[in-house]
Amino acid sequence: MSVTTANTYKPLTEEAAFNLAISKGLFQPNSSLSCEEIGDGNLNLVFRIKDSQSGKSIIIKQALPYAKVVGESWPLTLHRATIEAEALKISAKICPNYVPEVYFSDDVLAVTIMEDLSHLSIARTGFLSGETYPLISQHLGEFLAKTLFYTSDYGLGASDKKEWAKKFINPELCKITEDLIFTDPFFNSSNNSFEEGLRKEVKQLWNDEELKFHASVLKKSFLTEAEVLLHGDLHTGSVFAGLKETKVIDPEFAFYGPAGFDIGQVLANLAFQVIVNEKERNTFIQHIETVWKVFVKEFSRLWKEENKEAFAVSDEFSNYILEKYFSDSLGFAGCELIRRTVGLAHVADLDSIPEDERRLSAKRKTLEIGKKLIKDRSSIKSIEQLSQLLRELV
Ligand code: SR1
Ligand code: MG
Repeated sequence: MSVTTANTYKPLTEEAAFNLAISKGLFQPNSSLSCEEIGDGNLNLVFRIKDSQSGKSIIIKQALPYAKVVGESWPLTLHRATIEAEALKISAKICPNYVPEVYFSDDVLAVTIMEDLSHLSIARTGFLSGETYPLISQHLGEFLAKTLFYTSDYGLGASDKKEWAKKFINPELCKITEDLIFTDPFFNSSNNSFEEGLRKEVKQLWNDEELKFHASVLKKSFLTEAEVLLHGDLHTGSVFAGLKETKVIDPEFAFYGPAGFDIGQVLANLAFQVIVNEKERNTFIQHIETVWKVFVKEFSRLWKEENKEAFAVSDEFSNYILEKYFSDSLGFAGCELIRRTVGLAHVADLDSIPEDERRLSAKRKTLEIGKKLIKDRSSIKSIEQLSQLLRELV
């Protein structure tokens, strides 16, 4: 994959990050550089290095050999850094406007050096401070259409797709998703984390055999359906946004899986704002509709114009694919809504609500919507029907 410059792995200090950037020719040795560790995610170190004279800045992201959110007791492969760098490079070829540029990556140091996007904000954080980013849904719809088409058997060709699938075998990160999204929330697992005030609803969920059957079907799809190269963790904390720009970051969970997984995560993470943000509820319902409509339009165009598969010309087949992706997306969105309420990794959209009753009520609604999407995903036939359902349940 990338050229290795180090022989052994070591977590970077601010000084080492600084020296690495200079040694890669990204700054002159005599520049006035500042370096700060700004990582606030669950898994990695992130350094921003800035030249105060020229204003130029870069990001160095380094994987830690454990999950930062839990601590050293949860070891985690460094190979995820290679997966992330390679996935970013592929996305840069498919849709350069929607990902940061990668300047350098190193497999041994588990490091990716990339464009600094600090003129933008993490979308989830921006939403929480009242931003709505008018173009974000259009951009994410296009990003999804392009990445999910061009990495599929239909856009890439069956042989190349198998080569890519091999390169993106990502068992440890997949296991996190298999456990945290598809398993733990549906059982009394010690990984779960939920408020005492939700215990009644959570117990109902654990006893809901119909729901657990559907969750097991969705988990089977995640385990076995190598349809496309997924980002694998496409929540609004993995998106930088501004008024005119949207950039998708952090594809360390990338692997070949079901297309609906990325779409579902985007829909679910917009749905958190539908639930909590009364003032902008219509805006976020509109965002959800736009993601899906732009996805369908662009994906259908690519499917028709660039397909490598003879069978793909039939309208019946393309409709079948889009219907499958839609119902899969709803089911995966439901799992994301539930796990962010009951499971290990929460979202600030819900947790930052200060008043206990309002927060618990939002979480109860999240669980209700999640359950409904999982169970009824095949009978919800249009994006308008999804909007209607959200309006009814919030
Ligand atoms: C231990 S990692 C917890 C969560 O953080 C990542 O961003 C993924 O969403 C994962 O499920
Ligand atoms: Mg991440």
